[in-house]
Amino acid sequence: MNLTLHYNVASTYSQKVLLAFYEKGIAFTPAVINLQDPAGRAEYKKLYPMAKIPLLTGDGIFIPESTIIIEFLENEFPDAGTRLIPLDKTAARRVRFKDRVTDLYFNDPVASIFFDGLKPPEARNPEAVAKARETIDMTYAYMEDALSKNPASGGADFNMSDCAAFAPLFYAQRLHPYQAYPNIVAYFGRLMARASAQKLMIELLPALERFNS
Ligand SMILES: N[C@@H](CCC(=O)N[C@@H](CS)C(=O)NCC(=O)O)C(=O)O
Repeated sequence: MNLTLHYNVASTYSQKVLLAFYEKGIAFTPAVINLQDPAGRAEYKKLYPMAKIPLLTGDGIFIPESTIIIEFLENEFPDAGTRLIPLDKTAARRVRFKDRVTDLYFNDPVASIFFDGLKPPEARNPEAVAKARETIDMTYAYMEDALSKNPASGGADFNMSDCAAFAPLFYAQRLHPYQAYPNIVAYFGRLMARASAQKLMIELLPALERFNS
């Protein structure tokens, strides 16, 4: 099956899907999108008017939204690599819940803080940033408690919600640190140790160097 992934390695939601591809060992054709470049954005909008990445296209498929892409991969390639959505219905529901919490109450507010920081001081929105920080604190408390009950999370039972958590945890190290939460620190350590995350980090390095220069 021909699968083209439209993505950018610096994008958190792209990283979520990249981890899923790497965990499952599924090949894809990369289509790198730069939404910061007006021409690149305009071109991409012709393909997907919502102008969000990632997007998966291929033989008769057009699949936006990171979670839906992973659901598709799991349905099409159930036996490939790591199973990211458990077969058991109750376990699958729990994974989907964690995936939603992570995207909505962690990834999105981390992105708000990141993009606010790129704006000139007069265009920044301190109230929105404070609200984002409050949401992340609430999520940290939830995660710390959940991880204390399942200290092996992100290891043998690695799943879609772990793909979702990796990127915001990576960026939050600098944007909204979580050192006060030992279970979250240990969890990120387990995620970082995975071969899929190591591969992603190597690909991300040049983009990080550009941001930091
Ligand atoms: N709910 C979407 C979120 C996708 C999303 O927000 N992607 C960001 C990059 S991480 C994006 O495309 N931002 C461009 C923009 O908002 O203009 C998903 O899960 O795929």
